[in-house]
Amino acid sequence: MEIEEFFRMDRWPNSYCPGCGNGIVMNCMYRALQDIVNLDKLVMVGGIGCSARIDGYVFSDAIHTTHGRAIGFATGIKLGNPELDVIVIGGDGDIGAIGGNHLINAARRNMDLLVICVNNWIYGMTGGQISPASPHECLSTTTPAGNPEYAFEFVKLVAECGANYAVRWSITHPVQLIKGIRTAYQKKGFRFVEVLSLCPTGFGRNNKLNEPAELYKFLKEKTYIMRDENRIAVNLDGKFPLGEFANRDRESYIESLKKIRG
Ligand SMILES: Cc1ncc(C[n+]2csc(CCOP(=O)(O)OP(=O)(O)O)c2C)c(N)n1
Repeated sequence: MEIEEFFRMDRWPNSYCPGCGNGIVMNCMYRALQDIVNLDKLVMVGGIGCSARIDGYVFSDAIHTTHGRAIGFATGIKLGNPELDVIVIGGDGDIGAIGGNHLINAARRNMDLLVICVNNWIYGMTGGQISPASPHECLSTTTPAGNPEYAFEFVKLVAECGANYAVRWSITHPVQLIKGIRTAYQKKGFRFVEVLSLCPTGFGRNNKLNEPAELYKFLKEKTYIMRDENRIAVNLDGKFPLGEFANRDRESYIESLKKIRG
């Protein structure tokens, strides 16, 4: 499938700031899905936020919901018509802060959804406030002297809750990210792809990383590809491990429902 068939080109140019990681996320999504997706069966679901807005650029049915509730809406869509492929996309604020409880319970249920969480460590759309995923001591509009909190690692949370697939990559690792999204799309149950990304406007500006290239380099230095024995490692030296945190084939919610109902 050509890129013009995958995205609504009439909505171009998109609304993202120069250097925003969402362009790489969209590119990787297209490359991961181009030859396996059936756009007539796909529903994109987003809450509110810059990355959640990606739902409206894909040439499929889409629903732009309220902040934090995308997984709830997506669950309803999947239960209403289990034949549909449902992808939720949104930011760390949308999916992990206000939407955190939906995330936990959808993973516990092993609900048949693919969730792509674009974790740019900040509330981008509203001007750069910290989110639960913001790194310790980072500067933001709400923590001008440094963030006293430690970052929530959503990928580990959902892996522990029972998700069939949980993977974290960064936009600095596009080849692996493409593979991760592709693998996730083809599995059943709850699948979670966390993408570490960049917000030059909300995060970079406050952290003296003014150029997107500087931020990109910083992000690369803040991550490492984990080996199996590091699977449960907590932020070694403040660095974020990348790779698969869960990959299993536990019976999904829809499979269980079909079995129970006969
Ligand atoms: C119920 C509710 N609370 C707060 C907001 C304001 N708001 C809009 S987007 C957003 C956070 C955006 O951050 P994130 O989800 O991380 O996405 P990003 O813009 O960084 O991609 C917030 C707090 C809202 N729209 N609705």
